[in-house]
Amino acid sequence: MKLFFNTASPYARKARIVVRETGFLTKVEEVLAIPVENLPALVDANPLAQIPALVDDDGVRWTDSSLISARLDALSGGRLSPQGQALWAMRRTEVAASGLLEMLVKMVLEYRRPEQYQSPFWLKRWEDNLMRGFAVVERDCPPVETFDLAAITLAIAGTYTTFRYPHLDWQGVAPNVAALTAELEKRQSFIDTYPK
Ligand SMILES: N[C@@H](CCC(=O)N[C@@H](CS)C(=O)NCC(=O)O)C(=O)O
Repeated sequence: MKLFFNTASPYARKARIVVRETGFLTKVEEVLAIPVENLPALVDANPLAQIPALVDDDGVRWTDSSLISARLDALSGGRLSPQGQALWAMRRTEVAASGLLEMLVKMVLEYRRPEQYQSPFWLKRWEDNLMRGFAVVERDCPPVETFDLAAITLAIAGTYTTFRYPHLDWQGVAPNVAALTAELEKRQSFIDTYPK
């Protein structure tokens, strides 16, 4: 299998952590790809030229970090997803945490524009959304010993917020998410994929 990634993307980090936690590392070739460079193999894997993108051994293309993660988890026995009703609570938190990533990535792209073209309106809106989102995931934050796809996504969001915007006090808004993040960042899969 081939997984397209780069070293900063929090979405790609999720797929890379799941590759490691599900035992697929020896079966996956990680291919470095900068989306704006439109690497033909990435565009072929994902017409949106976004990472992560996974091409499996049958040539099937898988896009979106949550779908790729769910697929790898299912293939390896589903250890990262609870059974029954609890699955839906986990999924809701996973989607909420993915929403935090969406706000962060929008902010990164906007800050990359020349300063005179940046929109203070959108930057403030996305930052407000982010902090409100942290307050909401804090209410549903799983216990610190939880290790599932929602916990992984929450920790990725916490770390990526600090990585990009160290001045934002998300830990004050979401202390349980901060504790979960600190715990998960001790795992080898997290250490190996720390954003750079
Ligand atoms: N919903 C997608 C979002 C993926 C995404 O936005 N990836 C970013 C990198 S963090 C990207 O490839 N951006 C390049 C672009 O949109 O042109 C997922 O969960 O994987």
